[in-house]
Amino acid sequence: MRFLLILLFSCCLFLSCDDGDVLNVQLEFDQNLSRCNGTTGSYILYDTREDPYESLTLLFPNNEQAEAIFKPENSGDIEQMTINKTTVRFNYRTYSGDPNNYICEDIPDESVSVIQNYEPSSGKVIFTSTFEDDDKDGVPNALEYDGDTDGDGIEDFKDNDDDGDNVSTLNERPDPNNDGDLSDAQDTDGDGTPDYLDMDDDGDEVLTRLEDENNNGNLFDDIAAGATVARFLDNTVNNSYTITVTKPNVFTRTFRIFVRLEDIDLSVFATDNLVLGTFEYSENY
Ligand SMILES: [Ca+2]
Ligand SMILES: [Ca+2]
Ligand SMILES: [Ca+2]
Ligand SMILES: [Ca+2]
Repeated sequence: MRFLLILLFSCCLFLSCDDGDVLNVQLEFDQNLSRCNGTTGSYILYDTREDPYESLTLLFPNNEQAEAIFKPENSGDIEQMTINKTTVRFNYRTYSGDPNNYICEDIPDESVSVIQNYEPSSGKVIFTSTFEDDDKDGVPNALEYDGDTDGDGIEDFKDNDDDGDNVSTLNERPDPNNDGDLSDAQDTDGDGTPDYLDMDDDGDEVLTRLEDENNNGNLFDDIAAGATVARFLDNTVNNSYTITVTKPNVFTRTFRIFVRLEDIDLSVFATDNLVLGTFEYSENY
């Protein structure tokens, strides 16, 4: 809070703003960080705002430590750096135009120039990196079974085929109306176990995955002569086939890197604790 007040006060000096503007300035630093990718041997995490055009940027080397920051081994890992004004830099800048086409560019937008630049020569940067896995299978993590239904070594919250029957959970309609309430989950054979957790969806005593006549991993294209639904949902046909296909699992890992600065001293403000914000990105595994 101390930082905000001092920063707002300093902004007012630049802006000649009245009390009404102060509130806008405060709200516009959203602490949602963006990243310039490490093409030049460095990463930049930054936040910008308009009216006036300003940025907070943090530059640091693209090295093993950066790897640990962006791809933490354990959720909650912490890394620290020391600001040195050379390889690790924190800048607060004001611009003549939109800095979003400026900060990451090797050849910055010519129409934009830096008006003011403030940079501390020391200080500490603390990165806290967390991640969360989600298979995006239509079952919210909180409602997934807390375990491994099909015993394939992949817990349900990151298994996109919970019952291992080669029909993805999403395609077994766990939440047909997408309201987050799974009480209407599709249950073809009406046995009380929803299809996404039922290894024999139609209750014909042939496992769903063995009803894949052409052994291609797609259960929907196996339809018996004269039938209108696929074999695995058709309890009038119970042929069993030799199956060799196992579909690879994919889940999404969302990383959140929370960045905080300590003991920063600029000419316009000093603070012992500044929350720069959070950078978020996702990758598929
Ligand atoms: Ca599993
Ligand atoms: Ca799942
Ligand atoms: Ca399934
Ligand atoms: Ca079946």
